[in-house]
Parts: sequence; C-alpha cells; structure tokens
Amino acid sequence: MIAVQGHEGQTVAVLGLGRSGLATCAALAAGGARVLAWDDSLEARARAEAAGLDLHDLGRVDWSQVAVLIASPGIPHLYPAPNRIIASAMAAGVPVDNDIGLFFRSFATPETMEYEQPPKVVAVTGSNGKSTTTALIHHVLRESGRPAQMAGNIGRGVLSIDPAQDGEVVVLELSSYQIELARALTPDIAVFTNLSPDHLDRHGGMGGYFAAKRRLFAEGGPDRAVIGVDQIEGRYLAGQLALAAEDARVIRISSGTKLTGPGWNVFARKGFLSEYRRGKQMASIDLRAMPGLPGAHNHQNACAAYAVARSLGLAPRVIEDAFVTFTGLPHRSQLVAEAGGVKYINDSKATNVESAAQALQAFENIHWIAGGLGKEGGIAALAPHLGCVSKAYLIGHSARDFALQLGETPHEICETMARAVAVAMAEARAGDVVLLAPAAASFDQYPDFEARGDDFIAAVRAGLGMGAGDA
Ligand code: UMA
Repeated sequence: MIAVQGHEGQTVAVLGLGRSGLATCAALAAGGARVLAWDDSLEARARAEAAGLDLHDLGRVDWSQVAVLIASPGIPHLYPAPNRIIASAMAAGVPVDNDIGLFFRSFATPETMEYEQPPKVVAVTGSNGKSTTTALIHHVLRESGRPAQMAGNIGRGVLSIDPAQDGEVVVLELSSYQIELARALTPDIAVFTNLSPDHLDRHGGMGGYFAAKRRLFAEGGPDRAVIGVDQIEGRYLAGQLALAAEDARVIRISSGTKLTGPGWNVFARKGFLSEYRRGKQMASIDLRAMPGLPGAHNHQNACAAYAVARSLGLAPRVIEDAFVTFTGLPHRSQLVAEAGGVKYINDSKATNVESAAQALQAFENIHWIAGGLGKEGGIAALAPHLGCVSKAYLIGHSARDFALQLGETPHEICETMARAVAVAMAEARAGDVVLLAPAAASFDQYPDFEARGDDFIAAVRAGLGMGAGDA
C-alpha cells in the first residue's frame, strides 16, 4: 500500500467504497489522516462496515472540518447531474480529488529519491486498447527483468500497490473519469491510444470526453508522450505537445499508416511493426508471429507498448521476445480453445460497435456470436466489416434488432449463449473461427462483460467435452 502524504492530522472525506474507495481509506489512514468514509449504497456500506471501516454520513457532515473530499471514479461530479454530496462539498469550497491525485502526490518519498534509478510512472489512456496496452507494457518490463507493477482502471486501486523498489516502473491504466478529477497528474511517460465516443453522458459530449483525456498531457507534462495519430484528436494532441516536427519527446504511433515525419515514429503495417527516427528505420518486428496480439487493433497496442519500452531503454530484440510470450487479457481476443481446426475466441469486452469492428477485422470465416443490450444505432456501423462473417448467432435483448440490420449476412436468433455456442460449434469447419464479440452491453443477461465471457468459455468447454482447466 502507498501511504498518502500531505494529509497527516487532517480530516479527509471519502465517497464511494468500491475497489478504489476502500484502498483510498486504508492509504489515507496509513498516512495519518482521519477518514470519514461513506457510500450512497446501503449494501456497500454494510460491506465496508464488515471490513472494519467506521462510517460517517457525508450528507450531514460539517464541511468546514474537512480538508478534501476524495470521490470514486464511477460517481458523477458534473454530468449528467452531480452527486449531491460532491455538489455540497463544492458549494462549501472543499477541494474534490481522487485516488489518482493522491497517488501522484504520494508516490515519490524521501527514500525513493535516494534510489540509484528513481521509480517511474507510465500512464495509459484512450478509448480502446488501454487495458491490453497497459498489460503488455507490464509484461514486457517483467520479462526484461525490470521490476514493475500495474494498477488503475485495469482493476486494482492505484493506492493498493506496494511502495516502489529501486528502478521500478508502475504502469497505470487511467480512464477519462479518473483523469478528469485528479488534482495531481505527473506521469513520466503518458500514452494516448485512440478516441471514439464513450461515456459521453459523464463528459457532456465528445469535447468534454477529449478534454478529460487531454488533461493527462496538458497538465501532466510527461517527459515523453506516446500518441496514436490515426484520428484527428491524436494528430492535434501530438502537434500541440511537440515543440517542432522532429521533437522526440513525442512518439507518434499508427496502425496502418507509414509515418514518415522527421520525429520518432512507430507504426504497424501488413503485420510488421517498424520504428523510424529522423526518417531512418531503426528496427522491425514481425507481429504475425505473436499469438497474443491478433488483429490491427492489437498491432496498435503493440506499437504503443514498444514505444514506451524503447523510451525506458529496452532493446528492440528484448521487446520482441517478450511480445511472443504475451498471452493477452481475459475477454479480449482471448483464445479459449482450438479443436478440429476451429478457433474459439472470447472478445466479450467488445461492448460497442467500435471494438466489435476491430474483432471482426482480426479474423476470417467468422461464426459471430453477437447481441445483448444494444447501443444507439445498433450494429448499422458494422456493415463494412461483415464480409468475413460466415454466419451470425444472435443472443439477448437486441437479437431481433441486430437481425434486421444484418441484411444478406446469414444469421439465426439463438437467444442464449448456450444455444449460440452449440449451433456455431456444429456449423463451424476447420479454418473457421467462433467469435464472441457482442457489440452490446451484457446487462440484459449478465452482471458484467466478464460473466458473459466466462459463460461463453464454459459453453465452449462443455461442448468440446473439456474439463474446466483444459485450454
Ligand atoms: N457510489 C456512490 N454514489 C454514487 C455512485 C456510486 O456512493 O452516486 C458508490 C457505489 O455504491 C459503489 C462505489 O461508489 O460502492 C463504486 O465506485 P466506482 O464505480 O468508482 O467503482 P470502484 O469499485 O471504485 O472501481 C473503480 C473503477 N470503476 C469505474 O470507473 C466505474 C474501476 O474501473 C477501476 O478498476 C477501479 O476503480 C480501480 O481503480 C472499472 C470500469 O468499469 C473497470 N471502468 C470504466 C470503463 O473501463 O469503461 C471507466
């Protein structure tokens, strides 16, 4: 755990007692703060009390006694409407911060300043690919023998990591929610993968969403910024951060476009990653040989991780060797089984059309399991990517709506995962792929996308007569 610095002897209010909130309470107490913990949900309060926390109703608190309010990322402070406790703290002039702000103020200690190699923080943001990029950077560092930890939106509260060792690198996945509220943001290296509409209700639209992500670069002032330039927002950001076109503090990355500028560029084309500096090729890696990194979207993740690893001084060959052993993250292009020449891929994290499009482009001869709680516009935007779909097997609430949008593409309404997997398995032939990439949220049938992915895995394993541990 990281002990929070700067609030010793002060009273600090914590709202939200989920993963980040509970870690924050412990880290504040370890740093000598008096913690007033609260959660709007009765259930969460009962869990927190069972874990030994004292609760204080922040709806009745005297804000003049409180130094700062720490809010969890899932709690709105502006749009669509501010949480009433956050609104009352703001009205009383109490600063509002989050665990990320506390982390950046507490990470460096007098002891770590004395290390031979001061610890560094890499922060990864963007709409898609940030979890895989974070995990890949962490994997490459560990494989190269460098101490590393990862935390943030990837699942572990940032304050629950261990104090840094000499030479350690902490890799953080940061969501727009987390970046927007943090009062300190000082990563050594920051990564922007890409931008596509998401969480727009929380940011008052696309401009607010981009502005939240941009804070990591504009206010964080990282020594190095790795920026995906396949969209206008990334090109704008890279141009704004670089002092000149050849400024090597910005590394531009692309999946699909050869970057020929005079600066430092890393791009993937036709399955090959290339690094160029000042117009000269420095290294090349064949990404087609990496089983854990299929598809153009993963090639972009590889470019980002490569750029970070090079910035930290790793040699291209060391990075390449680590790429080979990366197995990917659960529920993201996850190879679940291969039987009779058919691959079974779990991409349950493809909860929107953008990520489903990436999954559809990564494979051929696809038996595609899709559906759930569909989003605005359904799957109309996937029309250009249906050429490689042999047949769609539709589940959940959106099954009939999706069927109407599939046009000539063969499809069948299966309703449940068990039936979809059974029919797809019976119809798939050697060389085919059975792909779960729902293009919809999971909440109509499951508590979250992880439970949906686990159900797919269980159905595949049962259908293939495999035990739970077989792969
Ligand atoms: N709560 C209130 N009042 C409210 C709303 C919520 O008190 O008005 C309480 C809830 O009752 C609950 C707590 O706040 O007990 C939940 O807080 P939270 O939603 O912020 O969840 P945490 O468990 O703290 O998890 C958060 C991130 N969650 C969100 O951003 C929604 C996790 O990202 C992250 O892994 C974790 O901190 C550790 O850093 C998850 C996520 O869904 C994976 N992220 C979104 C995404 O990837 O799309 C952004």
